[in-house]
Amino acid sequence: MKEVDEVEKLMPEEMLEIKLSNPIEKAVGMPAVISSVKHVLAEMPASRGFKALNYLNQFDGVDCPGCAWPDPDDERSALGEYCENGAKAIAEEATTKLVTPDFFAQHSIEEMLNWTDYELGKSGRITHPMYLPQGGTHYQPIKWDEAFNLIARNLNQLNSPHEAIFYTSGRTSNEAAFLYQLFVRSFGTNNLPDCSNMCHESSGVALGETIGIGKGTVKLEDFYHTDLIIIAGQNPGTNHPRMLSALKKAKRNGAKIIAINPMREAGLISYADPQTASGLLGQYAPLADLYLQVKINADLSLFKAIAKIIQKRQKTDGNIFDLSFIKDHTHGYEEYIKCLDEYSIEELISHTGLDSKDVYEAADLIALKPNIILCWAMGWTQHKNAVETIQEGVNLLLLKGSIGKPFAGACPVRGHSNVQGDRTMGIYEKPPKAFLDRLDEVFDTKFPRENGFDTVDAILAMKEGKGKVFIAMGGNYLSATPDTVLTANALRNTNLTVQISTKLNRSHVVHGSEALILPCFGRTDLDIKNEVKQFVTVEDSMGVVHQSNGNLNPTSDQMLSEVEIVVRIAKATLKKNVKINWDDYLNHYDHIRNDIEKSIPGFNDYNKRVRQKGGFYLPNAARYNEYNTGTGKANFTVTTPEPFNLNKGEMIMMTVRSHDQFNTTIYGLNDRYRGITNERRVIFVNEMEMKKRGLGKLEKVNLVSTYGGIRRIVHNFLVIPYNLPNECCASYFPETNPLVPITETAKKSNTPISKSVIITIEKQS
Ligand SMILES: Nc1nc2c(c(=O)[nH]1)N[C@H]1C(S)=C(S)[C@@H](COP(=O)(O)OP(=O)(O)OC[C@H]3O[C@@H](n4cnc5c(=O)[nH]c(N)nc54)[C@H](O)[C@@H]3O)O[C@H]1N2
Ligand SMILES: Nc1nc2c(c(=O)[nH]1)N[C@H]1C(S)=C(S)[C@@H](COP(=O)(O)OP(=O)(O)OC[C@H]3O[C@@H](n4cnc5c(=O)[nH]c(N)nc54)[C@H](O)[C@@H]3O)O[C@H]1N2
Ligand code: SF4
Ligand SMILES: [Mo]
Repeated sequence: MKEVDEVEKLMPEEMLEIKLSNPIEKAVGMPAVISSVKHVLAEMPASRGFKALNYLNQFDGVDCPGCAWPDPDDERSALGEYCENGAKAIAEEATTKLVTPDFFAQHSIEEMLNWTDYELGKSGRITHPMYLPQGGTHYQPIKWDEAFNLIARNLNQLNSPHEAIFYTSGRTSNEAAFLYQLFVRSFGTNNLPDCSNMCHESSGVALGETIGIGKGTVKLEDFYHTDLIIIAGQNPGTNHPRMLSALKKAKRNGAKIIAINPMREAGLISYADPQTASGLLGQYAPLADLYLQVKINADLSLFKAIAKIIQKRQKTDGNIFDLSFIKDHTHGYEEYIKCLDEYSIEELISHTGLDSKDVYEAADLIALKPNIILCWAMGWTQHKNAVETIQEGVNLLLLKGSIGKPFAGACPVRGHSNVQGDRTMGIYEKPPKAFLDRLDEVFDTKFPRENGFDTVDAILAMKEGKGKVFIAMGGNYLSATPDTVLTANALRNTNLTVQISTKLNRSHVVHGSEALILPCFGRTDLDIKNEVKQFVTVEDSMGVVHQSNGNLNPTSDQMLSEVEIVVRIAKATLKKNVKINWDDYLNHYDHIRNDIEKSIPGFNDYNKRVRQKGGFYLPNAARYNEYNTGTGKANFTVTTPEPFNLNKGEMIMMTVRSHDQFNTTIYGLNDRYRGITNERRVIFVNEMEMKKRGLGKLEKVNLVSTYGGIRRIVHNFLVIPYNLPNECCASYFPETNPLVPITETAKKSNTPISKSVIITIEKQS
C-alpha cells in the first residue's frame, strides 16, 4: 500500500502549549464583546477600528465580510449590528499590518511554507502585485500592466480555453463576479469552479430537484413567527452568530427549537444578547428545547423514523399531515409513503445512536406544529448521501405543508457573505441553458455551452495536465480543497497560478511554474473611480440584494478593486471585443449593474432599487407555493439510508470550524466554547472510544485515512475527551484536509465528504 507522506512539507506539524477547560454551554454575552474589541485593537488603531465597526451592516454601511446571515429588514441597532465573528472578520481585513515587497524579499517561499496558517494570515494585507518567476525562491514586485500581460500571454498560448481554470471564493461582489464570468465565457470556457462546490452545492441540487429553486425559501421575518425551528448540522453560535438573536426572538414568541448535532454546541444551548443589559450581566436564555446528539450522517434515518412515527399518528389522529397541500402542490407522495414500509422504526433509530424516547419527543413536537423552519449547513451537505439527506428533510416539510407559505420553509444557511450572489451572477460550471441564451442575446455573442470543471474535477484536470493556468478570485484553493497533497501536486503541475487576494495564505506558497499575487480591495476599502465613490452589491442567504460601501482608506495605493483587476485582465487577454465595453464598467459600477439587469431575471430597476434602504428581495417562486420543477409541483423523494460499515478500530471524523477561524483564515488559536486554548491539532473523541483504543487525555497521535489503496496520514494531534456519539470524532478544518479523499464525494453534487471521513487513530510509539 502506498503511503502519502509529503504532508510535512505542506504545513508544519509542531505542537503548541495547549490549555484545556470544560466546554461551555452558554454563547455570546460579555466574553464575546471583550473578544471582539481585543481582536480589532490587535490589528489597527482604535479610530480605524471603531470607524469600521460603527458602519458594519448599517443601511449605508459595509456588508460584513463574514457569513451570509441577513440583516434585519426594518431596523438596525445603533449599538452595533454585528457579532464577535463579524468583528474578527473586520480585524482580519482592515488590519494596518502590511505584507510589502520587502517582506517578500526577506522571506522565501520555502520559509513561508513552514509557517502555520495563523502565522501566514497574521502577516498583514498584501500591498503590491508580486511575481514568482520559474525556479524563483522569492516573490518579487511586478508592475500591474506587466502582470496583466503575463496572464494574457499564458492564456492565449493554451491549446484550448478549457485548459484554463477560474476559481471564485464567496466574498466577491456581484459586480466583480458578473464581469469575471463574462470574461471567462468570452475567453471561451465554463471552467468556473467555486467554493460553493465544497459548501452548499448539495443544497442547491437537492432543492432544485424538489422545489425548483436552489435557494432557501425563508425570510428573516419568518423566524419571528414560526412554531418550530429545526437546526441540523449547523453551529450558528460560531458560524452565524446573529442567527442567535433571531432564535431568541422566535422563542420569545413561543417557537420551539430542536437541535440535531453530534456535538453539543454552546450556540444551540443558550444565549445572552450583548445588546441588552441582562445579556451583558450574564443572563443566558435557553435555546434548544430538545437536543438530539445524532451519529454522524445518520440524519436521513432519523428523519425517516420521524416520518414513520408521525405517519402512524396521522392514521389514528388525522390532521398531522397537510393532506390538501400534499394533494394540490406535491408529486410522488404515494411512492414516498410506500417506501417508508421498507424500514422499521426501531431499525432506523438504531442507525442514529439516539434513545427512542428522544426521537419520539421530536416527532411529537413536529406532529403538532403547523409552521416549521428547517435550517441546515455543512453537517448535512458534506457527506456521500448529502443530497438525499436534504431531500429527506424536504419530505418532512412537504408532509407538514411547511413550505410555500409564511413562517415556514427550507433554510440552508449559507457560508460566505456573497456566495449566493456569485452563483446568481453566473459563477457556475454548469450554467443553465436559459442563462446562456440570455447572455448571448445581451452581448450578441455565442458563449460556450460545454460544462466546465467544478472544484474537484479542476484538481484532477490540473493533476493530469489538462488544466494549465489557474486563476483564483479570492479563496485558498490549496487548503480548502480535499486531499491536500494531491491538490498541491496538481497546482504545481500548472504553468501559472494567479491569486487575487487580500491576505497571504498557503495557496501563495504552493504554486505553478510561474505565479502571481494580485492584491485587491476588501469590503471595507474605500473604492473611488473618477472621483466618485463606488459601492458594490451582495445577496445574503435569504435572497436580499443590497449595497456595501467601503469606508476605510486603503492601506496601499497599489491595491486595485476586484472589478478593475477583472476588467484589465479581460482587456489584456481578449481580442478587441466591441460588444463588451469594459472601460464603461470601470468608469462607474452602475454600468455593470445595468448589464446585470439586462442579463439576469429579478434585477429590474437594479440601480434604483439597490439604492433603497435595505435593498430588495429577489423573486423566489417556491416562497409563494409555485414550483418550477419538471412536474410543476414540489417533489417527494424516495431515499435510502446507508449506515456506515466500519472495520475494527475505524471512526467517522467530521472536520469542523473552531470559534477562532473563518474557513482557512485562522483568527486565533482558541476555541472558547469547546474549552480549547492555544492549539488546533486536536482530535475530539468520547471517553469510551478512547478507552477502547487505550488512548489517554492529551495523548499525541497520528490520524490515518485509507481510500482506494492510498494511506493518507497527518501527524501530531492531541486526543481531547469530548461528549460525542460512539464511533464519531471531530477535528478542525483545514489541518485534517490531507485525510479527505478526493475520490469520495457526494452523489449528484460532487461535494467532498468533509464531514464523514473514515479514519483510524494511530498511537505514536
Ligand atoms: N466565524 C465563522 N463563520 C463562518 C465560517 C467560519 O469558518 N467561521 N465559515 C462560513 C462558511 S463558508 C460556511 S459554509 C458556514 C459553515 O457553518 P457550519 O456548517 O455551522 O460549520 P461547521 O463548523 O462545518 O459545522 C458543522 C456542524 O455540523 C455538525 N455536524 C457534522 N456532521 C454532522 C452530521 O452528520 N449530522 C448533523 N446533524 N450534524 C453534523 C458539526 O458538529 C458542526 O456543529 O459558516 C460560515 N460562517
Ligand atoms: N475539511 C473541510 N474542508 C472544507 C470545509 C469543511 O467544512 N471541512 N468547508 C468548505 C467550505 S464550506 C468552503 S466555503 C471552502 C472555503 O474555501 P475558500 O473560499 O477557497 O477559502 P477561504 O478560507 O474562505 O479563503 C480565504 C482567503 O480569501 C482571500 N480573501 C479574503 N477576502 C477577500 C476579498 O474580499 N477578495 C479577494 N479576492 N480575496 C479575499 C484571502 O486571501 C484569504 O486568505 O472550504 C471548504 N473546505
Ligand atoms: S452573523 Fe455573520 S454577517 Fe452577521 S455580523 Fe456575524 S459574521 Fe457578520
Ligand atoms: Mo462554505
